Amino acid sequence: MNQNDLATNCKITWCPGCPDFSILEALKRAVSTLTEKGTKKENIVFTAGIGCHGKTFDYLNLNSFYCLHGRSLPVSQGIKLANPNLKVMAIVGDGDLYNEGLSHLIHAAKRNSDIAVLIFDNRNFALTVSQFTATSPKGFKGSSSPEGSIEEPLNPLELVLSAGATFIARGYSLNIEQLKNLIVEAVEHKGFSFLEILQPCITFFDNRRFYQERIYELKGHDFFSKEKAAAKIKEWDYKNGEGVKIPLGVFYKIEKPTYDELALRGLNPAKREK
Ligand SMILES: Cc1ncc(C[n+]2csc(CCOP(=O)(O)OP(=O)(O)O)c2C)c(N)n1
Repeated sequence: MNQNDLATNCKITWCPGCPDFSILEALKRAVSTLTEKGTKKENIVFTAGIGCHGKTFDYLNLNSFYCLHGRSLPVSQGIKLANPNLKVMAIVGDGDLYNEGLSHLIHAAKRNSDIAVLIFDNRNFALTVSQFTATSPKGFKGSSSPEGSIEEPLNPLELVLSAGATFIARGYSLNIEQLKNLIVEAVEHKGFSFLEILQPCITFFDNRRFYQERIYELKGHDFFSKEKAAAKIKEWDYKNGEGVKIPLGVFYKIEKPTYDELALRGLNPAKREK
């Protein structure tokens, strides 16, 4: 596929240098790879939440649905249930997913709904100028916490592991090729896929150096084991600590019947099969 087919005419309004540009590039490469491997472009759909991440809706020429803030996951699950032949990605932000719509995340993971959640985690509500979110580190100074947030951050990977996700991975927005491979793997996984994308917010929380000094690629990790996944996930608790290492790659990947398979029993409502 010519990648220009995935571009739109919309003017891009992200801050110059925002890693969202790199994630968009990785997404385009991932869609190209998926189509080369046989998935039709019209069978790839994404939903978007509200925020800087959500602008991807305007910049990526694919079937898509712009959702209410925090409601990308129920819409994605509905799309998958209406037509199980579709590959569905939910593009969400940390404020969107962990603050506005957290209960949807827990239930979608618990159901093992066959959707891929791509979370652009810049660790603040960026579009509305820097309120702290569930993954902001303690001490984060933004417009709602000028003296520094007094809350400890949530570890969302631990949460989705215990909720029932069957694919859990982490990528870094500025490692475009690795991120592309992780997006392809998340979309191809049958079941609930959760891909955390570390995204420095160059305007409100520029932690590029922090990440670049700490990230490393998981090698030889046994991703079938829940205990080993939990141990690797705990290696970084979203704090700013010294000596911390941040693993990238696939933490957990198992096979389990999906919600859609169990609910639809091979039928496709989009083909009027009841
Ligand atoms: C129900 C609701 N609450 C609040 C808002 C205002 N709002 C729009 S974008 C946004 C911030 C989004 O932050 P995040 O999801 O982290 O995405 P980012 O902009 O960081 O990519 C907020 C709070 C809204 N549109 N709808």
